[in-house]
Amino acid sequence: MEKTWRWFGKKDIITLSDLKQIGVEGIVTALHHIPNGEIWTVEEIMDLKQYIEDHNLRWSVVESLPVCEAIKYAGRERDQLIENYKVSLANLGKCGVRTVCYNFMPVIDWIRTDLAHKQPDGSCALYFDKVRFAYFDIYILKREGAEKDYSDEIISKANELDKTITEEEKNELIDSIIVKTQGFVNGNISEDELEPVTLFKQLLELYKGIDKQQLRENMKYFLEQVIPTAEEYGVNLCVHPDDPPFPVLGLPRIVTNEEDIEWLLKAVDNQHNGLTFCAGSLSAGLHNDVPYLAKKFASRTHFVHLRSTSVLPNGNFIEASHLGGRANLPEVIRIFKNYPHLPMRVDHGPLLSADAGKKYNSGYSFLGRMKALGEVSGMMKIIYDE
Ligand code: DNO
Repeated sequence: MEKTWRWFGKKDIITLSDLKQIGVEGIVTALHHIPNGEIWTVEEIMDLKQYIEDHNLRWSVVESLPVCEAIKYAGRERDQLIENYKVSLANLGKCGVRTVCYNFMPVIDWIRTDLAHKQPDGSCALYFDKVRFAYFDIYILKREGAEKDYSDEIISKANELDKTITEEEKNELIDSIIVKTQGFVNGNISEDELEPVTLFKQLLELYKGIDKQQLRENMKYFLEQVIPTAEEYGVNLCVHPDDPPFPVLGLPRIVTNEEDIEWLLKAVDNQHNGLTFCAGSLSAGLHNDVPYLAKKFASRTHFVHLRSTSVLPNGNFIEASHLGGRANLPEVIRIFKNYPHLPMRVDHGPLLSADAGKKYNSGYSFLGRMKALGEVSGMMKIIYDE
C-alpha cells in the first residue's frame, strides 16, 4: 500500500514539507474552496496538483468529491448536478488524479457525540455515546417520532440526563454532532452557522418519505450516470462506508455491512465502481467482521482508511489505538499487502496533550496521526517482510 495523508490544502497548518519528513508518499485532498456541486476545472486541479508535486509528493486521492443532497434525495436539480459531477471527474482524469472518494450519507457525514473524550493516559479520543445521541435527537432536535428509534432503557437514561445537563453541555453536544465534524469535510453546516439546529432540521425534511430502498435507487441512478465517465477517463470512484454503520435520526444509511457493499458493487458491476475500505467505520458495527470484509472486497477496493474502534458493552464506541480495537489492522494490512499501489491513509488518531489547543480539524491532529502512521508503518514492515 502507498502511505498517504489527508491534507486540507494550502491553508492547512501542517505543511507538505512536514509530511515528507514523516514518510508520507502521497497526498489525499480536495478543492475545499469550491462549493459543492460546482465544476472542478482543469486549471484549479492543476494548480493544486503542481503545488503538491513541487514538494516531491503526488496527489494520490481526492477525498472527497462531494455528492450534493439533491442527488441523494432526487431533487429537481439532480440531473444538472450529475452532469457537473461528470465534468469534474473527467477533468480529474485528464489531470491524472485517478482515485476519487465520496460518500452517500444523507444530510450528515461522520458522527461523534464527544470530540475530546478524556482517556486514563490524558490523551483524548473521539467518542459516540448512545444516550447523548438520543438526547440530541429527542430533546434538542425534537424530531417527530424519534422515541420509537430507541430502547426504553436509552430513553429513560436520556430523560435522566435532561435533569442534569447544562446549557453549555447542550451547546457542546450540538457543536460536536452537527458542526465541528461537518464543515471541514465540505458538509452542509459550516462553523460560522448561527442557527445550526434550524438548518439541520430543514435538511432532514428533504428526506421525508425516503427509505432505504428509495435511497438505493437514487444511488444506483447516480452510479449509472457517472461510472461510464469514470471508466472513460480512467478514474476509480470509491464510496466511503457510513460512519457510524447504522441508521441515524430517521435517515436511511446504505453502506453499512456486507450485504450493502455487495449490493452497491453489483448495482453497476464495473471495476471503476469501488469501495473506500474504512476499517474504522466498519468496525463500529458489531455485525461487521472487518478482515473478512477486507478479503471479500479487496479486488474492488481503491482506497483504504486504517483506524480502529472499540465497542463498549453499553453499545457506545470509542476510537481505539491503531494497534488494538475491533478492526484487527494487522490482519487488514496482511490482506492488502498484495496491492502495492493501493493508497492507504491513517485516519483520526488520539489528540495528544502536546497538540491540544492547536487549530486542527477534529480527528485530524498532527501528532496523533503521526503516532498512528508510525504504528502502521511498523506493522507494514513486519508483515510485508514475512
Ligand atoms: C471523517 C472522514 C469522512 C470521509 C467522507 C468521505 O473523518 O472519514 O468525512 O472523508 O465521508 O466522503
